Amino acid sequence: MAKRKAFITGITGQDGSYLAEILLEKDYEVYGMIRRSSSFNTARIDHIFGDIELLFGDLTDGSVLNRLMRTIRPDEVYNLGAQSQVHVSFQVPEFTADVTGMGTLRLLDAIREEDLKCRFYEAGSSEMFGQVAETPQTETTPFHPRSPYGVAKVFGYWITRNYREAYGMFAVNGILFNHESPRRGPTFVTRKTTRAIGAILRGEQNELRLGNLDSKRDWGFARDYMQGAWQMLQADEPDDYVLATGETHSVREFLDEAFGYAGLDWNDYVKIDERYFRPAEVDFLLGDASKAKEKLGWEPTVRFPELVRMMVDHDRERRHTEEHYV
Ligand code: NAP
Ligand code: G4F
Repeated sequence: MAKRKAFITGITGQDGSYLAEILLEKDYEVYGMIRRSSSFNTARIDHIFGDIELLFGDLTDGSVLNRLMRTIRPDEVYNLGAQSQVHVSFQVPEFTADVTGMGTLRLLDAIREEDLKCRFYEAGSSEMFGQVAETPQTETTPFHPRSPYGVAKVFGYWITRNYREAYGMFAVNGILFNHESPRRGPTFVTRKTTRAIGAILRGEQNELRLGNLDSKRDWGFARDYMQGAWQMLQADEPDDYVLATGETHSVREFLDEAFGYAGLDWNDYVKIDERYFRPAEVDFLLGDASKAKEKLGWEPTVRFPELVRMMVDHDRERRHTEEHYV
């Protein structure tokens, strides 16, 4: 039997690298879209370079997306590519809307144009809940995004649903709460913290500048969430699912756990810096993944303390060059 083909946008990112590994384990042919960069941007996937096919493209370039869909004819498409930094989205709102919102439409439309019968996964976000209308947040909680990024993701969510309803596409939204790992981008608060701890322990850094320590997030392990994304595309019917741990912690609690595990007191190192505050904040997120548990049999395998330790251990053992993602 021919191997199933999967196409991943954002394959060089945290989630894309885990998803590519998961799909290779399941014997898929994996195709990934990468962007041209003036420096290397494939550190997270270098260890599987020989097993996957990488093709240049961009979510802002519809003609390339059309060509890739026509030539690859994938069975499954995972749209993970995005300008994914919430804070940065306030500085480049139009670009964020173009990549993170319109990019989803371009990819869906490339699939429709080619009349592909493939299944489509959209990387939706708990940022869509924003100023939360209820707790915990589920698939039926109304959206109230608080950033250009969140607004772009709401567009991605609805255009995915629209293509499902209008054209009968097997198109699903994962509504994923924050998920982290040793491969997490270095500007997100968890990895910024664990990298700083490694540098402090090596005597290379003596302060960590952060913004709002009071916001709370439902933090899980990225690989678990990519396993869930794959499960969504194996279901009998297309639907939308929340993935979350059902536990919430403040940034301050993350600092307690991470610095405490390293034998340090964060009060000795953390400085509050106004530059890291956002024009509008998402104060509180807590997800209820009951639907994914019941319908897909999905379960998170890594809890908060284990996740923090995994990241601290990684960053204290290795120097920060992005050669060391695996
Ligand atoms: P990430 O590490 O920031 O990776 C983003 C990926 O998108 C990278 O491969 C990046 O390529 C690519 N990309 C950026 N701009 C692009 C463009 N114009 N065209 C094509 N690709 C582009 O993000 P992640 O944490 O893996 O998240 C994956 C997806 O899930 C994103 O859509 C994110 O918004 C969403 N999400 C993430 C979380 C989370 O907690 N991690 C939660 C909910 C939703 P380069 O490497 O070249 O920059
Ligand atoms: O780590 P963060 O930047 O993640 P945020 O904004 O929750 O977004 C992440 O999760 C979303 C899912 O809900 C994804 F859709 C999105 O793509 C991304 O992966 O910030 C977490 C919290 C915020 O409240 C922020 O204000 O940490 C606070 N924070 C405090 N100091 C900081 C810092 N965040 C960052 N990045 N850097 C700081 O210095």
